[in-house]
Amino acid sequence: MRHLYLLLLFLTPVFAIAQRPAISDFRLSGDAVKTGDRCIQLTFDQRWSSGSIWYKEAISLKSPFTMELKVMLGCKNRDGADGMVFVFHPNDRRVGYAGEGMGFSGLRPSIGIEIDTWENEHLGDPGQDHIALLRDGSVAHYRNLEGPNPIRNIEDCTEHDLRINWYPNREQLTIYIDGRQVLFYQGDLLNEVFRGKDKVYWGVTSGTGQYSNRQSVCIEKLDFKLVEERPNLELAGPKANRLIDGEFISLSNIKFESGSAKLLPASQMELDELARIIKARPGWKLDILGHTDNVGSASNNQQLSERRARAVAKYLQEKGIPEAQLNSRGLGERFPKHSNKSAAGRLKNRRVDFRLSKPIA
Ligand SMILES: [Ca+2]
Ligand SMILES: [Ca+2]
Repeated sequence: MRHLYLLLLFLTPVFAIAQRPAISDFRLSGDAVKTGDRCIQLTFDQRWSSGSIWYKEAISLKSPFTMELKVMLGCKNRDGADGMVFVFHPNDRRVGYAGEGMGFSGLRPSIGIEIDTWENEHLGDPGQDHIALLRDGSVAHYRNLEGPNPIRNIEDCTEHDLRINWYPNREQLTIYIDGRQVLFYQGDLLNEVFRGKDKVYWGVTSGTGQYSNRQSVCIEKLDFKLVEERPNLELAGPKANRLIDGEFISLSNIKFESGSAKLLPASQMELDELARIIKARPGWKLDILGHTDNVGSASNNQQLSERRARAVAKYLQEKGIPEAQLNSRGLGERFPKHSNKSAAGRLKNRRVDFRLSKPIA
């Protein structure tokens, strides 16, 4: 059992996802604004506009993926600019330079699939709209990985289907616009660009410069696997003894989706360990106490803390702990352990506390 447990510790779990795309799965920045259930406008039809979206979770380049999107590059062909880039980069929340850089330039290490609608002669752009596979935040074509391949005018005021396929076993990246293959690359992106680190964030960046277009993207279908870091299990350490000794403990791995009682995957591993401890102690009682920070109304926080404590109890029941051993309560925002003035403090205050008590003899 112990050997199995140690073995599990070394596995990096990869979670298949959950492919119903939602805008809330993305972080929007710059001029990006939501324009529909699955659609985001990235730039205004204004000079020097830039916007980006980043998927909040990391994905693994060791697994195949397919992304289906719709793109709109605007209505102005002759005077429209600059285009958009589908970026893969190990660090989220970063945006490169606008204008000809389309929010991609400067991001290193990275790969970027650009749809470029403005000819910058000094970058080696062809005269037509074109697609290329770029690397390391450079929008010049002298050292790009593939392309530039000219495409039909895409600034035609209509949405176009864009599909991106990656097959790591064959090291093949293929891009289709409106069902036609427009770019194909074969190469070891994982090792040559990312030094073997498969965990990347992906996003769409876009910019305008002296000339502009309204540029937007809709997320139709995503099929990829997420990389989830295995947390250091707190109950694998001294906290387990403190719990067994009857102390109140908080488990910082127990996390919920923001404003919701839905447990995040990392929480489950910690709760599985908690379930194991309780299972070995029939008749002991576990108090589960939900707490929140002070953001929002006290009554909402009270309800949220109750729902979160109940979600934990329900999870433990599903793992075989009898209901009679579990007592869940919500305490709302009344018992902060840290200052609510800082984001770090609020994060710590959104917690679940546990206390285990022996049966009375
Ligand atoms: Ca350009
Ligand atoms: Ca054009």
